[in-house]
Amino acid sequence: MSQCRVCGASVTLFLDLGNQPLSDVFPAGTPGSEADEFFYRLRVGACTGCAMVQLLEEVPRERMFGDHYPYRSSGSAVMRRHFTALAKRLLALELSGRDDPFVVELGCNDGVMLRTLARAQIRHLGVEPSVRISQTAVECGVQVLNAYFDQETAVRISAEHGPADVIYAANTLCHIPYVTSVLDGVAELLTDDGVFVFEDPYLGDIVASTSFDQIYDEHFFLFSATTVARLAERHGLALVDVERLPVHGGELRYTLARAGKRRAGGAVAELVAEEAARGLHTPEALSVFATAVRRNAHDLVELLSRLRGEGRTIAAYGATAKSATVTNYCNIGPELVSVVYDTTPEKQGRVTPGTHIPVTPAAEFADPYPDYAVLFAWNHAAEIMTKETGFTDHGGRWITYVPEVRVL
Ligand code: DWN
Ligand code: SAH
Ligand code: ZN
Repeated sequence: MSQCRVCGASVTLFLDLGNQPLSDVFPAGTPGSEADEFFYRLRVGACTGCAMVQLLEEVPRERMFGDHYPYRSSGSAVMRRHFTALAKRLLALELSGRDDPFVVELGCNDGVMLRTLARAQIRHLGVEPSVRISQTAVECGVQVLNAYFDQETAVRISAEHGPADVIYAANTLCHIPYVTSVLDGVAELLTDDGVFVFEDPYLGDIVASTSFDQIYDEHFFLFSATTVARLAERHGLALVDVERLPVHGGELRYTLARAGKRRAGGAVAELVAEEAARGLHTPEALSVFATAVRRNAHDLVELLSRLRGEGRTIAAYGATAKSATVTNYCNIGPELVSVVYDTTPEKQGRVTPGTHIPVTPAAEFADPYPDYAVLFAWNHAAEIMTKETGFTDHGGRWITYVPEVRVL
């Protein structure tokens, strides 16, 4: 039996996605290079004490992050705009009026958010263990500390730079099983009236849209307003605001402040009530979700097998970390999907984790176009489909599996 990483109570399994490789390690594809792949068991459960949804097995962080880490946050124009808008909002609403404010970001990656604050000459520090990716941030004028943020790192930062007025994290807190150490660190580092703002995929959206590919090694927690409010409380903090975000298929932005320092807006109580009303954390709802996942996986394999049987060519678009879960759970290899197109240089010329589908530059999508392309980056559908109108003009058809398997 697994114990909750937040409160220590037992965690009840509701979905087993089988043996999975690391989602962001792309083997070289040369004979023998695939033999070293690391696998773990991807099982998800909900805590019987605090309801937090989490993986039952932790993958050591050094296996996931570090110099090999290929994900570049700036790879999407929509995400660049999203983070620039967030930085401008922090400038206007949290930082203006403060004397020499200081901002710390956990998981700053290539500096997609902090570059705007650097340009505005705001004192800041990005904490990022993946050194190679963070070099792009440094080239953009961002100050980076190559480390894993936790309580110890927070003490170091506080001693060197003083307290932080804003601590921010996008798609990073949910990646950290030692979340209690992170929140101890936040409580240590934050000014008296500072805020911790973070955004992560929302359990409510994942369940509503059966987006089970949001579950993989890096996504250790699937947060909700209910569970984050409880987590905050354990660290002398309070959830004072939540905001639904359309990016990455549906996320929540949480704002935490020291308990008693800010009045919670109505949005928190409203969303907590909504989650209770729909029974989001109940074993029944989670079991309905698990059944929907199995159905979607079955439908996807059936569609791809039928199309291949009819002699159609099928490729995929976006060598996402998410698609590792789908391809490995559904056993989709090169016989069904011949190639994955992707703009990331670090993924190109390699093969997908576990299922070994070759990854090729997106610039080669048109020569020749496949009959069908599976949108592995379905969360960037609008951006990709706008950019690739030539594909559909040419008679090509997109395939998605969120919220259900469909030819678009
Ligand atoms: O949480 C995480 C999110 C933020 O990023 C990390 N754990 C890892 C990563 O997850 P992902 O790989 O599922 O993220 P994306 O943003 O869905 O990945 C998109 C992939 O598609 C990238 O490899 C880039 C590629 N892409 C492309 O080829 N053409 C993306 C766009 C927008 C494009 O136009
Ligand atoms: N914030 C970016 C990157 C998300 S990917 C975005 O939203 O696009 C997650 C990032 O968190 C990776 O760059 C990874 O190296 C980093 N990371 C993982 N564990 C961390 C930790 N303990 N402290 C700080 N960063 C961490
Ligand atoms: Zn718990």
